[in-house]
Amino acid sequence: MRPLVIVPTYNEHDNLPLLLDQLLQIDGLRILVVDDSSPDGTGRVADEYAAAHRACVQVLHRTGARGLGLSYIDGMYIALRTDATHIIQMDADLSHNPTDIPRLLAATERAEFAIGSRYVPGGRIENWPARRRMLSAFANRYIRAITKLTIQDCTSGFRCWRREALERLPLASITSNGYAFIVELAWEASRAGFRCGEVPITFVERRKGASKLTGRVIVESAILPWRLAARPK
Ligand SMILES: Nc1nc2c(ncn2[C@@H]2O[C@H](COP(=O)(O)OP(=O)(O)O)[C@@H](O)[C@H]2O)c(=O)[nH]1
Ligand SMILES: [Mg+2]
Repeated sequence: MRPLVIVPTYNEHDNLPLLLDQLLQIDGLRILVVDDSSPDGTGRVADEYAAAHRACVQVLHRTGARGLGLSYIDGMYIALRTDATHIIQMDADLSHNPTDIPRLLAATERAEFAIGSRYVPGGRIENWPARRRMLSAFANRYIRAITKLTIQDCTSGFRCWRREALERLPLASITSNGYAFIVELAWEASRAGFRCGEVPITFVERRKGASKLTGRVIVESAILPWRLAARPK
């Protein structure tokens, strides 16, 4: 197994070193940080790690239009040019626990992709205010109702793809630039007939830095399910 994890960053200066230290403990894991020219210097932190761990840490410095979806698409193309057998997506703010990665990898033995899920038995959320909990629970129900997706946590950004599965997804025609990308990719995977293994995780809200979830991101995500529902299956 040759797993590669893509970590998108925007202003994660205080979180990234802690995350990379933990990821470097995982045997054989390669790391690709995709930084969107963070004004707080996250890109320089990533470069220091890449210089110290040449074999396993790489950094993509994006310029131009910023976005979580745009960053993942660029990162996935790079990942697919390597010999990685599994491609993992995870947040940089320590909400996703690196020690869950082996369980995600194991789940892809019986499914084309696996999701670290807050909404299956055993899944939990720590330190989210009631407002954010309600938004996430509502978003998942809303998306599932409109698109008929059967994944319980379709907004989770903690995922593991078998290489062959990711290769088959139409990355070039994904239309979402922001957080909605996460949902659009799950929908494309389901349209491709891929099985999804949902692995319970404990999601812990960030302690440092700020969330980049904005009104604009929420609007893009609210419209997307209707566009997906209108797309031919
Ligand atoms: N490269 C890149 N990363 C982003 C962008 N927006 C958010 N992220 C990263 O995506 C992950 C999740 O973002 P976060 O703000 O924690 O969202 P939340 O957990 O939904 O509040 C973090 O690693 C962020 O740094 C972006 O525009 N570009
Ligand atoms: Mg977060």
